[in-house]
Amino acid sequence: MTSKSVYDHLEKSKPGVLALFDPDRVSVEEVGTLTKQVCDNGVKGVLIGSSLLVSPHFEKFVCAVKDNTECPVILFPGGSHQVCPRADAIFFLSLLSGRNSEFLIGEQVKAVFLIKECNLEVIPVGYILVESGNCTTVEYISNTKPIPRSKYEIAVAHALAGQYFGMKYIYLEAGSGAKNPVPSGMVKKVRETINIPLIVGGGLRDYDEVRKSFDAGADFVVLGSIIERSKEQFEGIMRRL
Ligand code: 1GP
Repeated sequence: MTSKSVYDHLEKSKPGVLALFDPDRVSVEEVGTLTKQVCDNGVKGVLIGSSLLVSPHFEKFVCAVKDNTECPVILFPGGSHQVCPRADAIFFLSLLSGRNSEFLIGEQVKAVFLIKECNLEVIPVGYILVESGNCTTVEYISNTKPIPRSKYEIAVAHALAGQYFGMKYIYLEAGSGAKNPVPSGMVKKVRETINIPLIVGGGLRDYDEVRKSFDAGADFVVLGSIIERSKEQFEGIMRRL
């Protein structure tokens, strides 16, 4: 990553796919090869993070990703313990859809001095969890209620609140391994209302689902589980985009 600002780089690269690596599900040994693979296939950035983080090798993991790509490497933290100076930037997330103050502001306050010390580029992101048909790890760990999938107006209101707070991105999240992705109708309504870029992720497993999210107005979609599960399927999606 040579560009000065990850945010500017992302803005120039949209629309596109971001890869997500969860250190609890991908080993340090395999993540270098996976990083090369996803970047060769045209992803615009690599996110690293976990809702829980059981792995004691977070820093090594970030280094293994950084050593294998020129793409921006962005922390996507599930908590204040997921900060590392080798990354290029951090998504400074606030879980706007929840009413658990720890994930709205508490974890963030715990992390700020470390983030400053690491000199990471900070990209504020309004994070909105949408009900997906199963209880996802992020829902359980954050102890927050996702927005019902039929209540588009609630999602729109939260996204607009994020924009008014000055967030740089809104992230509509169904949760990793979600049974159903965020409904494209909801993506569309949010897109029509806000004027900041929109990220959509969680449960996107095939080309049609990814295409629907882009057509509804996503600037970036995030793919995680499918990369871990099937190289062929992931490459198939990327080829058709
Ligand atoms: C999770 O949106 C991401 O934060 C990715 O989800 O693992 O289901 O692709 P998947």
